[in-house]
Amino acid sequence: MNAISHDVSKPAVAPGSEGSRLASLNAWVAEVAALTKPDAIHWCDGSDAENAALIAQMQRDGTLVKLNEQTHPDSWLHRSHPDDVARVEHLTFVCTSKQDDAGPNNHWMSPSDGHKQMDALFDGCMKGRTMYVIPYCMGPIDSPLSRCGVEITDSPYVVANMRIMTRMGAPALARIEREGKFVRGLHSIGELDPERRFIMHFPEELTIKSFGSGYGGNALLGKKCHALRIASYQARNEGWLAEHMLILGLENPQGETHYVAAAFPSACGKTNLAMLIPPEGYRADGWKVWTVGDDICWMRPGTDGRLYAINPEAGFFGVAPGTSEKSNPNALASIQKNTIFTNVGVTADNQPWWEGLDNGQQPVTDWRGSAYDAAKGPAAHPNSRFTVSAKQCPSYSEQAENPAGVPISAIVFGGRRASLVPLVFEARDWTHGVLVGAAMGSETTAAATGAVGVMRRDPMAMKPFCGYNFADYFSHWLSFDKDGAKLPKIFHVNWFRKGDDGKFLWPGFGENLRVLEWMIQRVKGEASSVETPIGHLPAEGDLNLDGVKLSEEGRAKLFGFDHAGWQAEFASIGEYLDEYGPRMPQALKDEQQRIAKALSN
Ligand code: SAT
Ligand code: MN
Repeated sequence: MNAISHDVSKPAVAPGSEGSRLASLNAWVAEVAALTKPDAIHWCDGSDAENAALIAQMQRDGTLVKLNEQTHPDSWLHRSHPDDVARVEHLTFVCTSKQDDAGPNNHWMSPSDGHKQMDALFDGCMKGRTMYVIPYCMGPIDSPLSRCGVEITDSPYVVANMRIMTRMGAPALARIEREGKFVRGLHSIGELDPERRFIMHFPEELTIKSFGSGYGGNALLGKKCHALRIASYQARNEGWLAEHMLILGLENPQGETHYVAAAFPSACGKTNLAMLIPPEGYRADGWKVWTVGDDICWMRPGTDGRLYAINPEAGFFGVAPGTSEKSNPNALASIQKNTIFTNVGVTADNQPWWEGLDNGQQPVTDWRGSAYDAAKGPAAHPNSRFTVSAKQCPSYSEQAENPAGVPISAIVFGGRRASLVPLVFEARDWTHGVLVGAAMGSETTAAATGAVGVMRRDPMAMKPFCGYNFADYFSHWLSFDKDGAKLPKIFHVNWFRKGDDGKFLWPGFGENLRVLEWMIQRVKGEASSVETPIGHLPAEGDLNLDGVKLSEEGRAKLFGFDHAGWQAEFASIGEYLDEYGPRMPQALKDEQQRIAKALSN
């Protein structure tokens, strides 16, 4: 009998009898309890009653602040520690037996040193606290592409977020019992001391240990730690891909839907693109965009040779600032109820508020809980977030729960590039496309601590998230190009090109549909293009610009090809690939050299 207590204050009985496949889970929970010494253990079942009890407890102790019940029913504000507001890449480690397996793209520590360091932090850290055991499934509960995990945490805020972001509780535990295999994630907020904060991954053991942060990707271990770092490693061994990509369905007026997966670094508009509302003329013609996922995509080849994708998540952990009725009406509609807001400002009548909300209201309190003072910075932290179930999104795709996943027609890579990179181009073939992804560059954002606006290589938007050596990761990508494969076309976009006046040249948001339309026409062989050394650019008139106001400069920069600029870029890409030494696949280096040579003419 699985005995799961609803009373969060009492220790619950561990599920699974002697000899059940949950024995290894029970043994691990007992081992963690012996180390961390909690006052109570609670096995989460994911029920409404459990959630209500947790929320009430957090409201009592101030972890959650109730928002205006009339305007935002069942919605809450959480203020994280002011030193704990983003992912911490410099404190994130991949602990593989051999350092080379983690690669120059990761901070490395040996597994034994990693465990030693983490276990010293975890020793007795849950005294006076309840330890929550969260069984969860990443992906639809009945999908063969899904994978399960268990997070142990001392943060009820994490439990409430994991309940929204994953399929959490009894059904996940039943699947774990069936499969006998799961990712182990141990988390404690510790004292929220940045000096005692580490996020460590042990991919060979399918294990995560995270200490000292209660924020987003550092603490909701199903998300970046499991679904990207550990899953990318698992995916390589098992022949699939775990990617930092949104998934959307583009339905044309004939009712035909093509699915697109797109990789952009954190805080570069994945949520907005995934929930795009077509411009008016397109809408009238019957174009629709369906949201499958806004952040993570797991793909594997189907029997027909196409790549099939699921969104492993069940909710959105979206960036609040900039979300408005104009920029993303679907997101705004999604977060009117049952939403947890983290680090936003509030209005006089207790409604959530952030910069760019543009609804005529004003904040009175900032994200720290102080009286709002414009001179002291924004009301909402630039990396403030909303956590909400995907089911509340008006554009949520019916296919998102399909256990078989959706077939992908196009893969898009995109960075934040103020100069050089045109609006869109298409890779010549798969190998070229892998190079396009590998060479991705983007300016840094507030999603991670550190400087903002600094250009860095962020291959496939996976720099912070690939759980193994990038050279091996690119080899794995290249390996999908085999007999019988019907691979998607690969594109690169840049919504962020700026003019001489420093303003964005492309209107973005809904107008991005025009670019998606061209891509699908290319997939179907219906649109032409101009061949350049960097790939195929849309020819004049190929991309529908009716009703879009573009300056001469805009047209030239968004659709032009800067020969000298790309020469320099390819020299820099060559240097980047060389940083990985002989492990970097020769096919990728050859491709880089072919293009560099074509550019030298
Ligand atoms: O990694 S988080 O989940 O905190 C958000 C992001 O950076 O995409
Ligand atoms: Mn992300």
